[in-house]
Amino acid sequence: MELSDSPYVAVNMQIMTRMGRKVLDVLGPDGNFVPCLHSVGMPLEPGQADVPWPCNPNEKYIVHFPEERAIWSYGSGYGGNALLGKKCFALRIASVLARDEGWLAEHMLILGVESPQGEKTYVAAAFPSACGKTNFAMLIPPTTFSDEGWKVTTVGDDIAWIKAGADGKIHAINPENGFFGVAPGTSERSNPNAMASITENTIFTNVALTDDGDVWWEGMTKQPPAHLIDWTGKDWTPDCGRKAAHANARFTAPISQCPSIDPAFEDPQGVPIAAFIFGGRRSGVVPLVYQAFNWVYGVYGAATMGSEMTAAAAGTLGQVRRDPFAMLPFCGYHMADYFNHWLNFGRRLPNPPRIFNVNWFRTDAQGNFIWPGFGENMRVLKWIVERAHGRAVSIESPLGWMPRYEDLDWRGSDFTREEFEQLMTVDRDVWKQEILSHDELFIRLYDKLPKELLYIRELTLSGLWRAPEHWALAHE
Ligand code: TSX
Ligand code: MN
Repeated sequence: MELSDSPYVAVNMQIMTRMGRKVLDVLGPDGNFVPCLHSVGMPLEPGQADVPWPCNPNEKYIVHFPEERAIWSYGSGYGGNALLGKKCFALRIASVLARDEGWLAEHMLILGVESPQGEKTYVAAAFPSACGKTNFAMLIPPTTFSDEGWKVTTVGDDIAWIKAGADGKIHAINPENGFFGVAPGTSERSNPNAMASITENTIFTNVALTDDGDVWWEGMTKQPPAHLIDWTGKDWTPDCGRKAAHANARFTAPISQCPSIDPAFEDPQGVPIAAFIFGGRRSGVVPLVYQAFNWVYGVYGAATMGSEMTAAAAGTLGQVRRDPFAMLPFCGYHMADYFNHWLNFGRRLPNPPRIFNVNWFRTDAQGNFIWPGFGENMRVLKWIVERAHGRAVSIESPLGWMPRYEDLDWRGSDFTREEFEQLMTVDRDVWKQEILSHDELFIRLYDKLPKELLYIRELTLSGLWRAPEHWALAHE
């Protein structure tokens, strides 16, 4: 239940959550809920013109009470700080509930893959920000796949609540009802399903306005319009030196408007998850895809997941930022206890989902992306699904199980064996460095870190020790 003084919050929550009369009826007179209080706050002094109303940058509190299960937010109208059902409730408070009750509240998309034979497989995936999570959730397969009957369906693009069923399988629901997506970069090329989702009943935040009353943002079209009103209300032309839309401009749209919506997206039983996928933005080091040897290796990979920063402004371009499970800003309790919760969760499952790592962002010596990404990721996704069913072939590498070139479906692609091997190479000495750098994270969690993770680090190191200098699939 959110109480807010912001009409913006009210209309966004109407799209983002399953709300209204029906919810009150389910709650009844003494139903349980998390009270959320929100106010945009007041300027320091009335009439102070340089304070960007309604937010006072000097007085902001986003406060979670995990024991009481309550949320207070004061002084911010920003999405995650104001739409309290999203990050504050469905991740931070829910992760504490999940720890106590034995389930998982995760920063994950959920998608379905349907084969030409009608076999349906669901996967959940976690990526740090700016890795294209929403694009992956709405992936459109290459025509060689879709013509044959392969389909990808969307259950959610941001949050998954995952519970083990009596059948020993794990089931995931998307607790949200809408997309709160980053607009810049969203286009007919990068994500046609998102573009189709936002043609009506959509709220746009901090985008630019075209002369004919439409919206625009950087990356939406190749050619920018000749004139716009920018996100701050000023006149804008392509040569003015400013961005027309805020880099974090958003669209809020109902999931039901997504063409790839999965038929089970509202099923209270959830969808059965066969695989977890973790990935970051890494220009080197991490191969396109590998499957963890087992659950504990998978937890290690997710715990040490990192992404390279793309903002040159901070002077840290290319620096790897660790974001375990993409949950660092969203876990409501100690990160090492969270790793342990994941280890325990897997122990209780007779046939735990397979865990995979991916990296769409490896570059060549000239700095160009080697992998075409986007819809082409279907080739990797198909292998993941086949592996999860115990079918596709792979070979043992120092990091995990990897597909050879011939193990992926290349129909309709001109991607070469040489390019693939460039993507899949494991450089022994670079990986020894990589593993050493995991210690920076581990030392911060020292007294609580599950010892399993230290043993996996040792095992991975010893595997690299006997590996050739450049472990490549070509060696097999
Ligand atoms: O979302 C992305 N995905 C996942 C898609 C299902 N992006 C965008 C990231 C920013 C949000 C990607 N960017 C992906 C990707 O797989 N790959 C890349 C890198 C890349 C960018 C451009 C091209 C190729 C790769 N090629 C051309 O622009 C022609
Ligand atoms: Mn998110």
